[in-house]
Amino acid sequence: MAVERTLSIIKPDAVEKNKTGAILALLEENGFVLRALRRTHLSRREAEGFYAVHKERPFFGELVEFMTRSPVVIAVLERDDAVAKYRAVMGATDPAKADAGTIRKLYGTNVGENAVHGSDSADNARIEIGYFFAASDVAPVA
Ligand code: FUP
Repeated sequence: MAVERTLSIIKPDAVEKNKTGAILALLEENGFVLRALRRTHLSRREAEGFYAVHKERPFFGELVEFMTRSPVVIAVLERDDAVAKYRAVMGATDPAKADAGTIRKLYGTNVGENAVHGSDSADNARIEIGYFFAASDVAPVA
C-alpha cells in the first residue's frame, strides 16, 4: 500500500482534557508521521465550511457549537494506508461502541464529543488538508 496522508483533528473535548500529547504519542506509536501540525480556535465560518456535508443533519448546530467552543489541534498524518489505518485507531463514531484501545474509547465523551476527526477517504483527505494547510506547510510526498 502506497504512502498516503490523512487529516486528523483533536477536537475541543480532548484538548480541554489535556490529552493532545497522549493522542499524538499514540499516533506516532502506530506508525504515523506528523507532516504538519497546528493548534487553532476555529471560527464559526471555518467549522461550518469544514462540516458543510452535514449541514442538513439535525446535529449540525450542536456540532458547530462544539467545534468552536475551544481550540483544536489539526495534523496531517502520513503512513502507508493512512486513511483506513487512522480510522481503525480512532474507533467508531460513538465512543460507547468503539473498540478497546481506540482513541475514541480512551478519550471520547459521547457521539457528539468524540475526541478526534479523521478523513473518510483519500479524496476527502486531500480536500480537508487543503482546507487547513497551505501546500508549503506540508512536506512533499516522498
Ligand atoms: P466520523 O466519520 O466517524 O467522524 O463520523 P460522521 O462523519 O458520521 O460524523 C461527523 C461528526 O458529526 C461526528 F464526529 C460527531 C457528529 N455526529 C453527531 O454529533 N451525532 C451523530 O449522530 C453523528 C455524528
